[in-house]
Amino acid sequence: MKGRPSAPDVVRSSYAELIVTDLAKSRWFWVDVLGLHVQAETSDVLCLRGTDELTHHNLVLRRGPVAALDHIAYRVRGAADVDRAEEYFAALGRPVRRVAKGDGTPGVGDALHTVDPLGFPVEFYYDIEQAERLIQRYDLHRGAAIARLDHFNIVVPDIPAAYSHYTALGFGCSETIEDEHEMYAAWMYRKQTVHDVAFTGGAGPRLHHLGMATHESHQVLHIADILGALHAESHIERGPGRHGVSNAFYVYLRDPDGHRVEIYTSDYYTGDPDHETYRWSVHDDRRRDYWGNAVIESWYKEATPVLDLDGNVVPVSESAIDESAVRVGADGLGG
Ligand code: XXG
Ligand code: FE2
Ligand code: CA
Repeated sequence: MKGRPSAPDVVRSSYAELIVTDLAKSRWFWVDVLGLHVQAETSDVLCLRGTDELTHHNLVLRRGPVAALDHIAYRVRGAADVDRAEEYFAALGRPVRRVAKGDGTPGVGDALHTVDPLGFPVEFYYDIEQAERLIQRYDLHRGAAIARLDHFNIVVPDIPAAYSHYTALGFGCSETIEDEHEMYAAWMYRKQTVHDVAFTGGAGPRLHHLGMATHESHQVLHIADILGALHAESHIERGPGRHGVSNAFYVYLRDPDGHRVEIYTSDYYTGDPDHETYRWSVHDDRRRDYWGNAVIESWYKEATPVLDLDGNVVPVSESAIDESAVRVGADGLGG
């Protein structure tokens, strides 16, 4: 009997391609201030990576008319997994497009592009150019000393639907925010950390943020100090702080187009086969900031639009639930 095609073996969240409206301003933010390494550059495209990234890029910035997400990308285990991704998403009735080396993002070989059931533009690829090792090039480490891309955070109106889609793709769930009726957020992984992708409830599909890993908590403080010294403090949106979920140390920044990036460090190992989901109550005021600092409204409400395979902005659906409207304290916790 022919069942549903098997899911591609996803290794990790590996890069995102963002559309930016002024490449020079973006270069200032991502390269001069945050310190990402320029791997390739044309008048239209910048391919950037952190110091621990051994492939061509983990962020691509492409000049375009509207600030948006062009696609998020997952690296898969082998070339056959690109075929599997094509069969898998075609069987779900989703649009699929095969992109040959040279026709898509610089450095990336044969790839599969789809718009997933949640409405997000997603690429699956195995083949990518390797890059020079910069791990111990301390002379080049600057700004936020970004090591690698850690995760995507996406805004979806239906958290259980996102949870089901990624569970079917073979992702584990490290943490959730819940109450007795609703799931408000979830963190899901393939690599052995807290997450490769997380879901924020709201009007979607939209990209909430890219999580970029740095090695030490002082680097999170240092990038905030640098932005202050440059009188660029308006780029700091939330934090620095310690997350409840993930236990990571964090700060959220906004780039010149409003794309959000989180500088993130010190989460934990999730690779054991019986790793259990840790469930936070939505009434626990430590869940999003362990010290109980309030989450700014823009963090819940603002996000980046996403494009379909033809470059059109995907319309959003509103969410029926709103975590930011949940009043903490009703059960005596937090408030
Ligand atoms: O990476 C993350 C986040 O998704 O950006 C947010 C880890 C934790 C949190 S939360 O605000 O829930 O603490
Ligand atoms: Fe995050
Ligand atoms: Ca601010």
